[in-house]
Amino acid sequence: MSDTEQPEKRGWFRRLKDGLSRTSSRIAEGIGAIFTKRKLDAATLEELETLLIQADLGVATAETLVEGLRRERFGQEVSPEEVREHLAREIAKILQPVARPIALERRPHVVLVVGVNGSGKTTTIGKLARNWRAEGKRVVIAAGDTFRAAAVEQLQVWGERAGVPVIAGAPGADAAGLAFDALQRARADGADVLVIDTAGRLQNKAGLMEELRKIVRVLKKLDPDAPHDCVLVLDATVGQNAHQQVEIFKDMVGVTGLAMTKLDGTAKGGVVVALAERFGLPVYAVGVGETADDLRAFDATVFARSLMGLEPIR
Ligand SMILES: Nc1nc2c(ncn2[C@@H]2O[C@H](COP(=O)(O)OP(=O)(O)O)[C@@H](O)[C@H]2O)c(=O)[nH]1
Ligand SMILES: [Mg+2]
Repeated sequence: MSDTEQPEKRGWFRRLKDGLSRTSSRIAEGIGAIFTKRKLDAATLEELETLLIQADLGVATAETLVEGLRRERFGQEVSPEEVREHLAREIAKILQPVARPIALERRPHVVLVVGVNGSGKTTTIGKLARNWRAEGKRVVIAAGDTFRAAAVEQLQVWGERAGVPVIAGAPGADAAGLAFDALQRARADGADVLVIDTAGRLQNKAGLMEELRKIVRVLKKLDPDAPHDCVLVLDATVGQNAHQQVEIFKDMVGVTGLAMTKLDGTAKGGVVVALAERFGLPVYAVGVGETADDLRAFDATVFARSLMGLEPIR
């Protein structure tokens, strides 16, 4: 990555690094406290493992990372910077296989967006739509969260800003019927991508599952392969609870990838690494704020270095 040639990418790095600062400063301070003028021994490694678990990297990942460091540097003096560089490299390796943006392979490519209320589905759809428009793609949005009038209005605002049609129904309208209409409209428009918002009422799990499955069933009447992607939006501030949400939604509907939001509002940003190691699901995008510029495709190295509070690779 050349910083001078890619001001756009550098701008994003700054945003991501700032967004992750609550997580990274805690990790960096912890590492600084553990490794200043101390050899890498069993005690320091133990402390490091605890620190990584506290940053929500997960027990298995923390173990793997600490084990790698033990193998390479046991008995030697290491600086906090060396430890962070080492961890950033190893974390990037874990994240590499899951760092994949949504590939628009069909026309229209149908993307179903699921997740609990408040996780950031509607906002993420608005941001994705904006990003795709900026790439010159034709986008249609379906306001499938028909339970909350505010959700429809919120999408319409994003749609207007991005210049993207938003298909909405009357409050309480059948979400599956709306998805069906939206796919027909997207086809008629020659759209590249149709994004479908959904309700996230996990308090009525059976009802939500039925609704999501019905949407999928109805879409398949028009296109047997639809939806081509099902994005689970996860709020990073919930930390380890994100694991449970992945399990629940995987059972309800075939999740093909994740979008992580609110990394700016948490010290639990390490959960992305734990999820990558545990589920191996693609991480399509990460969000670090409420504006359209705050969501971007997930980049393993950039994320890993930001998480460790390090500058981009020169
Ligand atoms: N700080 C921050 N806030 C976010 C992010 N993504 C979404 N939000 C906010 O989270 C709240 C819920 O988002 P919304 O899209 O309505 O969630 P939904 O219920 O899943 O559709 C809104 O206030 C959003 O502005 C993010 O990446 N960072
Ligand atoms: Mg919503």
